[in-house]
Amino acid sequence: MSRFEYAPAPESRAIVDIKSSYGLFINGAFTEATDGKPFKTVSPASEEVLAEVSEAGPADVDKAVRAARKAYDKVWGPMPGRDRAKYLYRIARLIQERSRELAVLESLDNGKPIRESRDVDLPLVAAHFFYYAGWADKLEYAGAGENPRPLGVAAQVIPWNFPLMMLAWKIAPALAAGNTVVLKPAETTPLTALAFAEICQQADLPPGVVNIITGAGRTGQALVEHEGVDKVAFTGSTAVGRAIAKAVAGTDKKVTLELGGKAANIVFEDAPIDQTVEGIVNGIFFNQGHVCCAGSRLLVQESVYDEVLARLKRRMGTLRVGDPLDKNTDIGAINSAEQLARIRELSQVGEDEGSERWSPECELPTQGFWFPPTVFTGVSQAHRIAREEIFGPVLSVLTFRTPQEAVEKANNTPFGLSAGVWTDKGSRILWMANQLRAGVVWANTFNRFDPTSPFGGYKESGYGREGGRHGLEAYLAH
Ligand code: TAP
Repeated sequence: MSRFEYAPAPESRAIVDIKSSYGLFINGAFTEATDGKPFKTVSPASEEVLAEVSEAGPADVDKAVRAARKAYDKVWGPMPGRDRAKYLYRIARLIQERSRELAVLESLDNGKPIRESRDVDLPLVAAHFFYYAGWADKLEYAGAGENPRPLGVAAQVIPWNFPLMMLAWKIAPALAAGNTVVLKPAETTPLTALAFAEICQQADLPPGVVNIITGAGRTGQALVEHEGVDKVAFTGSTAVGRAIAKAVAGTDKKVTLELGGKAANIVFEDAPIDQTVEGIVNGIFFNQGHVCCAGSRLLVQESVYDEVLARLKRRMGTLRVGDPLDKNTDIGAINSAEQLARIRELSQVGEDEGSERWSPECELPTQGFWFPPTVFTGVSQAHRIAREEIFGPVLSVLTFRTPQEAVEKANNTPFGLSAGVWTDKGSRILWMANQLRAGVVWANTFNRFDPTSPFGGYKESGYGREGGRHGLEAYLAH
């Protein structure tokens, strides 16, 4: 694999104004951390330091939770839903107005292609705020009884793969339902959450309703364990989700967990082949495969295996890996050196266990963190690459003969977040959707999101739903 020097596209970079350092956003203002040290956030495409960010320690967490409590008791909790809605609409419009800048910032800090942050992430972020703004004065229809009440202070911890989208999924329903929040973004992607803090100021959101505290895992731990918190909403790995569930067991905190996945993308012999190949590519290479619901296990019916694989490889050969700010890029940078190491390690395990590894010829930049689109064939269900979440642009291919066998293989995983079915038969789609133990089943499409549609897992993929009316239930007392 050859390498070239990466030079970020200068014209898009010019529309963001990144400060050299950021404080914590507590009680409506940016403040210095009291007892934490600053840490650096880098562009994964160039390894350039983008900014220094404060690490919140226990005293800062306490300050943020107290600010959220005060805002809940005095302002946000008692405020009529129609007035809360006005703030949420204002935030949604400000996101739309600043969407070009936010998309560039997201791509710089996360490494995802600008085409995705601009056309997928940002529109969905704004849509989420618009959608929940509409609910704020209609909570009696949210399914939590006739007199729904908010829970209080929500502690929200999110991962690095969709920084602003995960923030929207957490903050919009919480505020619509009348809760206040303290949110911790992931250590490697804090910048768009801090830009969102500025948007809260622009929207004149009352101080303390939204607090953003940056830091690593220990900041998240201090936040979810704080006794002033009524609700914990977490998205991240199954290992950390399990630790959080243990930490809050025996308290009266309400918890929702959105965890990992190992989705089966199932292709039947009657599927429309061109559309299916696009769906496979989108299913695993969207966002470099850093997607909890990624279609990372491809199950292909034996009779069309050769044709699907040949077409898939041809299509993979056309994918462009490189500068996240270039509009022609299909696959951007891997988010961090640690994540790259994990993808490399599991890919090596795939080879060692006897699967056949293939990537198209492609040039990778010399600086930054990169991994080529990769497919493994000859994978068996016992292989680690068929069982563990790789969270990178790596696809494992298995085969099946009958629909029953497809269902058995698809469900043979500790996860249960999503699945995809490709077939021409409507009756088969409905049958499969009933058989598959997955929170979301896509039919003849993949990685399609909408704020009206609940999203969440079975088994080790977590519990609770985000999105739609169901997303409000997690923030309301029954
Ligand atoms: P994690 O390592 O679990 O981190 C998620 C967040 O939790 C980060 O903000 C992290 O801080 C923080 N954290 C770490 N240890 C903690 C602790 N003991 N207590 C409280 N917070 C803690 O996951 P990740 O690597 O960022 O994200 C990838 C994982 O998220 C994948 O498994 C993926 O499937 C899952 N994910 C799931 C979904 C849904 S909707 N199910 C969506 C996206 C991602 P630091 O970043 O600073 O360590």
